[in-house]
Amino acid sequence: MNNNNSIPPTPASPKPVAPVSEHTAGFSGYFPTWCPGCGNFGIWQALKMTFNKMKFDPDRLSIVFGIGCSGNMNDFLWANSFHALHGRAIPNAIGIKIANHDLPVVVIVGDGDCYGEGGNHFLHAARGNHDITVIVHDNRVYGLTTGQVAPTASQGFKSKSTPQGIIEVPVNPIALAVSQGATFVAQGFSGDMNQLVELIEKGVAHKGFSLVNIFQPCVTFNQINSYNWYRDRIYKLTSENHNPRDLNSAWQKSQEVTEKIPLGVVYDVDRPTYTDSLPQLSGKPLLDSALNIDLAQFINDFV
Ligand SMILES: Cc1ncc(C[n+]2csc(CCOP(=O)(O)OP(=O)(O)O)c2C)c(N)n1
Ligand code: SF4
Ligand SMILES: [Mg+2]
Repeated sequence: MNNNNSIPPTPASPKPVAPVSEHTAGFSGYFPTWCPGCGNFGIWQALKMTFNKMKFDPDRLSIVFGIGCSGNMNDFLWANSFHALHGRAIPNAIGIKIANHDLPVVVIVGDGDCYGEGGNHFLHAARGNHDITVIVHDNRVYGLTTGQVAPTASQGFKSKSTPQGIIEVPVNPIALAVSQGATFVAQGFSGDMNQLVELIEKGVAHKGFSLVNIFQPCVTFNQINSYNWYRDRIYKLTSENHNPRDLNSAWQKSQEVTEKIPLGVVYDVDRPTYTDSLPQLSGKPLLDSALNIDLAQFINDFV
């Protein structure tokens, strides 16, 4: 296996922040410090294009970032956002959604963050059908910490943390999401921006827990899963070859992970969301509700 890791190039200095009006129009923050050629650029552009297409106001959209090269987008995407602890982006997003369920909530995380340290949060968010959209930068490595294996790494992948090759079989994000109750599951590729915009828009518009797992080549620490590696394997799901409302068909597609890999909407069904199932929230968001407790008494009782 050819896995010659190299030292990452020195990142370019951030460019000055653009004027406020430009920010608002384009969701653009600082120019990214990612390595030239990184797949994160395609995801960044697709997100900005999607939010503009959906006519979102950066102030009326909540984005929660994890920690990683992916999470560094917190500085590069201009929106109402929160940079959470590694592995803890999803529970923060759930909290925001419960506090204000009128707000679209998007989570932007790495594969290590979402399927590794935050893996438990991922499956409980899916089974709760929490109405958030999780966008995963799946580069099969820990990019920010310089190239250790991530849970999605192919078995045998050699890295700084697995010099003899990783022993475990990879997490299958699509199968995991489908089996744990996610109601919208899609897969994209950072080299196909048009399809990414379509998938992210559908994911954000979906009512319920949505996952968009995105293949994102890490050109510095993963010499195996390159743009060409994906291009040799990916194909698009169509209404002729797949019915996303059929669980059996979705499960079959989720098992295609080696020779041919599907891109598109794998699963799309309806189920009441967590916040829709809370009678306390049926009138208005928690944020707008009166706090019917005596705070002084509360503090006296518990502090
Ligand atoms: C609680 C905690 N655990 C571990 C770390 C160290 N850490 C920072 S980023 C990272 C992995 C990043 O990998 P991934 O989530 O795949 O994001 P990528 O950099 O590949 O986009 C780790 C382990 C941390 N900062 N905080
Ligand atoms: S994910 Fe890889 S290529 Fe992208 S910025 Fe991080 S180290 Fe560089
Ligand atoms: Mg990663």
